[in-house]
Amino acid sequence: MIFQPEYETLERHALEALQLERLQALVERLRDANEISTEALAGVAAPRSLGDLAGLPFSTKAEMRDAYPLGLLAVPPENLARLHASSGTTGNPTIGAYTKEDLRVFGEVMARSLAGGGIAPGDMFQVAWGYGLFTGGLGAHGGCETLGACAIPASSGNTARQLQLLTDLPVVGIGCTPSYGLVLAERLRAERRRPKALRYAICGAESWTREMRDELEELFGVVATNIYGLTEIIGPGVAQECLSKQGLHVQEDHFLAEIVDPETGTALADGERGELVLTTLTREAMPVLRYRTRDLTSMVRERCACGRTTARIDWFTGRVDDMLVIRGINVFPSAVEEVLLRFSELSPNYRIFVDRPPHGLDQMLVEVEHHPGAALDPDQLAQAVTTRLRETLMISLQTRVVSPGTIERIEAGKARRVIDRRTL
Ligand code: DLL
Repeated sequence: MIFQPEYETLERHALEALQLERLQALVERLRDANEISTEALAGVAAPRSLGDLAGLPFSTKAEMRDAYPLGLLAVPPENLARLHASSGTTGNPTIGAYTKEDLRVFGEVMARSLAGGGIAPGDMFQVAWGYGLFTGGLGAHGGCETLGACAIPASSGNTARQLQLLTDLPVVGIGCTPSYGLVLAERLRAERRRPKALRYAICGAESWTREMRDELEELFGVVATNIYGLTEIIGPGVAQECLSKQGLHVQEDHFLAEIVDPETGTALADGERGELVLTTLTREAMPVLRYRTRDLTSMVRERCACGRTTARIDWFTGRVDDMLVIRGINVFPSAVEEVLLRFSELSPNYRIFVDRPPHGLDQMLVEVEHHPGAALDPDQLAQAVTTRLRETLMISLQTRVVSPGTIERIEAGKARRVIDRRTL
């Protein structure tokens, strides 16, 4: 179901005219919104077409951290209705501030996302992203209310309770990180229980691959779609895959997307992979111009089989800063995941260890669980996986195949796949 066809299926010329109008208004608003934006826009001409976007300054995570806590506000603090924050790994958290109108837009883009992932008004939706400062729980909750679905605010963790809700209630959809979806599905399978009515999982907040989606769908017995978003822009709901599964639709009337070369910042053509850059077209409290997400994807703008005309971004290959450089070779954890999951014996539970021995070269070890009941000789399988990984990644490494349940499951928060012991 398309929640707002008047925006989601708008002809591209009309959509782009709306984007330009909103972009122009945004730039004018930012000129005297706060010291930081005034300075950034000094001497910058107003955009006359979307093509002029490239002449506007970027904003970065570092700037956001420096402006902590409220340096980027574009409204008086008394106009705020809510704050969220993402912790990140170093330094100050990133604050996301919302006016009442921003929360309305958040509800709207999340309602579109839920509908895109198969949820209809009247359906029960279990929100298994964390509630609190994290944008996932309350964001999805607001989306349920806007859509007219029934939110079950389970939050993350407490797996026994999650399973009870799923097996006792006619819950149609669940929202969670893909790794937590897997935890729930594995537990159901191990306890030989079945969800009562579950058909859809909407997963995001961390990097995953289509191969992992296949595993999750099979194990959970659902149709799983990918949802993307970030605190700096609004939270979840920036982009959502529809049931045609041909990429994630960007909610383009609210967020203007570009793909740029992560090194030079120059725009890349449709279909080329690079860094996603996002501009908030309608945010009031904390608007951002050309935010460098560090997330790597590509974008196409053809109409989708589902009827939506909005641009679609591909599944993410990871983040610019997730990239491991091992003996000078770039390795993305997502590339490892893709190779592992081509082996039917292996499960999506894996970890990558990177070490630097005192006088030696960097070493990479991939540890992965096999499926329960898989007929195999772990050593032989590890050998085969090593060979395949070496061919794909072009580096030498080791693989260890371990039994199901060996690798610790994360029940709340984001999965941590890489343990880089070079930096410890
Ligand atoms: O993770 C918001 C969110 C909540 C998205 C629930 C989806 C569902 P942050 O904590 O600020 O916000 O983290 C944002 O997470 O820049 C990406 O690197 C990563 N990320 C989010 N969704 C995806 C996805 C929320 N579907 C950062 N695929 C982003 C890959 C994702 N990475």
